[in-house]
Amino acid sequence: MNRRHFVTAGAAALSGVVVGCDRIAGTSGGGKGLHAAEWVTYRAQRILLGADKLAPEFSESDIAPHFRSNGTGDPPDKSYKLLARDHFQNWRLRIDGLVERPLDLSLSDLRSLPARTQITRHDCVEGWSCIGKWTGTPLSEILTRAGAKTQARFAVFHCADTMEGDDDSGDQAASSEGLADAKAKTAAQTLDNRVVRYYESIDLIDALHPQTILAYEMNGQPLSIPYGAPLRLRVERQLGYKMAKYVMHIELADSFATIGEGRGGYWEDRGYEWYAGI
Ligand SMILES: Nc1nc2c(c(=O)[nH]1)N[C@H]1C(S)=C(S)[C@@H](COP(=O)(O)O)O[C@H]1N2
Ligand SMILES: [Mo]
Repeated sequence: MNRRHFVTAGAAALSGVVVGCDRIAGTSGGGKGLHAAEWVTYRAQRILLGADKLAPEFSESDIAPHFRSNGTGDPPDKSYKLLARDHFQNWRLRIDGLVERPLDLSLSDLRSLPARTQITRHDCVEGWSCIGKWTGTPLSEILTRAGAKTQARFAVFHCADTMEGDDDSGDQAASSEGLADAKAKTAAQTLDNRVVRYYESIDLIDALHPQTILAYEMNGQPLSIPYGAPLRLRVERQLGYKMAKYVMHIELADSFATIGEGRGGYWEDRGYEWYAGI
């Protein structure tokens, strides 16, 4: 079989299993969805990798002495700073959308669930790599508890860090103003459509993959702010920009066409590929 036949035959075989590609491509949601060429990459990678193939794992001696931080290293948002000031005791992870049981989980709730530790290599699209050790809750554990509905096809990660527009770091959110006020302000800004926060999405195959974890520890220590405290995604078979830091909210959806600019992530909306397989 030549390569094209291989890809075509495989894609046909997978089309009933993986995803209703036409729906994800945005035809039902009225959004932009993926380019045709991206679907070829996605399908080919799925065939070649298999749904459960593990990313390589390394040993303690391979851990980078200094792990690079990239993108947001300290979210400017007041609502985030208030959570950080209290060591994330008031932080909650919201899981909703196409689930039977929406969840609000504290860090100690997450720590009481089964955990996985993995030493993996992080590859940034900018051309650098670092090996680090991550401990966290497999996303599958959370999705099992929330009960993903059958229509759910994607997990969308909403983050705390403002990338564009007015964040809520202004002086008016002074110490007398509590978290609730900062949250209200955040909601108002979102309605005004002035704030763009980092977001990402993965399909349910990657969401349920054994190495897809919500990490709260890095190299045996609680995750620090430059690396996405208190919780960041690790999705080890894709590039760094998929690994959302400062995760606040996970939404299960049947399409990402109506989220952000409709291409499935902050960087995807600016031209990066949605499926960033390595
Ligand atoms: N919320 C959020 N997540 C993010 C980013 C970001 O700017 N904000 N940058 C991404 C990019 S491009 C990379 S390479 C990794 C960097 O993770 P690190 O800081 O732990 O190296 O985070 C990704 N996740
Ligand atoms: Mo990156």
